[in-house]
Amino acid sequence: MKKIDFLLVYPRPTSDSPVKLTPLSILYPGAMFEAQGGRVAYFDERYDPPEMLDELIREAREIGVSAFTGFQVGRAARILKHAKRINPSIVTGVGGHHARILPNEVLAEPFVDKVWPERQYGEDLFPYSRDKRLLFARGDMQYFTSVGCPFPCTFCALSAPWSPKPIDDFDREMKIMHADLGFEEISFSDPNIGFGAWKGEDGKTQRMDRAQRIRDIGRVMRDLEVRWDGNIRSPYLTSEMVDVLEESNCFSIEIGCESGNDYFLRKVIKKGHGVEHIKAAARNVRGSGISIMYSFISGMPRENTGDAARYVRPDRLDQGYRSQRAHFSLSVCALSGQSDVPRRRRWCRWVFEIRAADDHGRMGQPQAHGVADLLDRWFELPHGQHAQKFSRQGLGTYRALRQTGSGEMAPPRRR
Ligand code: B12
Ligand code: SF4
Repeated sequence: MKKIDFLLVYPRPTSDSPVKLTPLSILYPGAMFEAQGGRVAYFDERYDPPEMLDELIREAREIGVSAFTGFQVGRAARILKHAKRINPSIVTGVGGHHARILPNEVLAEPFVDKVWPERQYGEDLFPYSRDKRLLFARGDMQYFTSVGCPFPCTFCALSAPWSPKPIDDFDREMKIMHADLGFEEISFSDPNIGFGAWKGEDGKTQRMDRAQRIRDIGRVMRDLEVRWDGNIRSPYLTSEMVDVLEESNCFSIEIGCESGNDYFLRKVIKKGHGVEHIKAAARNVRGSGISIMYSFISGMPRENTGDAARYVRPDRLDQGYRSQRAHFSLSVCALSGQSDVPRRRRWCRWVFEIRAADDHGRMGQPQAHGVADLLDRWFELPHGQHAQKFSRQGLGTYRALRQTGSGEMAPPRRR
């Protein structure tokens, strides 16, 4: 009999990123399998040696890899092929955003037996225990104060009902982990840390004041003398909120600007706010003790090369962006042809927001005609309506993609 029921693997997410956050993507599902009585083992490709993986694979009944779209999918594919080679009876599964968004394409791969299609596994459990200390201690501490985000932004994988962790649970869990791990900084990866409305157990909508929620989180963090960073929507960054964040030991905040074009923000990606909110957020943060990361996306479908350069230039948006403490992140959409995804690595070009997806594996390649359908799915548009509706946005790349129908990328149109 095999000694391990579930071997959970976190493949390297990028080739180069200095960010090494806690692999919560496998720790929560692991907590769930353990709660069901399963014997679980973990492997984090960023730290653990390949010989250890081989040994675990030989002992495991089932292997589940986590993967989000991009480089990590390539690593996941390699690991699963390898697992089948050295233990042909092992059951192979894939979980995470990529498998959820493209379950059929992933399942079509010969080395994949099943996908885990749900958005969450075990997130109601406390994933830390002493025997998992190493898995938490060797990277940068990451945790959540809430899950989900109810906004309908068309490009985002995180859209789901919001639910805050009760503050007493958060307090207790942070204290247990801090006592064992002694971290000084933590990254909260909540999709939307300050939303404030959710459905209670009775099905009724509950509300909380978002500034008060941040104050409550801040009380816990101040007690522990831990600084934190997180993500927030621009409209929430009022001057009151900036003061509250400062008091709450927040040292850095990221806002998803995505574009400097109101038409794109409101009509195409349905961000729920316009450029004015981003400018106001920039003004409010300026001069505070908090550093800010402005995150943009370039090369979205219906945006041509000229548009991208014009709209994401931060200095055109507001002088506040020049703050010394500001950083910028620019994700390039692989569909655009501006991305640095090498042309021959075509397996991933149809997926949104890929930078440096330079791995060798492939998983979930779309079938013929898959590209157009995928785009329609991402942008939730009735089939065939986009071309007319958005013609003034520079449709070159998108049209070319639709016409090829085979998933092959035509060169971007120049204007
Ligand atoms: C941290 C992070 C990163 C880190 C990752 C490394 C790390 N861990 O340190 C870094 C900074 C490197 C990064 C980079 C990028 N990221 Co990122 N990142 C995140 C972030 C903020 C947190 C991920 C996380 O740990 N979540 C917590 C866990 C618990 O959630 P989860 O992974 O979804 O896992 C749950 C389920 O999916 C499922 N599950 C997952 N795996 C498995 C496996 C099995 C077997 C089972 C049963 C279940 C299961 O169970 C888990 C528990 O419920 C998410 C946003 C978010 N809040 O989730 C974006 C996110 C994952 N990133 C995203 C993107 C787009 C990127 C970039 C491509 C951006 C860019 N263009 O540069 C790059 C990738 C670069 C590349 N080379 O490919 C997208 C992915 C969308 C997609 N289609 O996959 C997300 C979802 C953000 C978004 N708004 O859409 N990112
Ligand atoms: S507000 Fe942010 S986290 Fe929420 S759906 Fe939009 S992009 Fe995603």
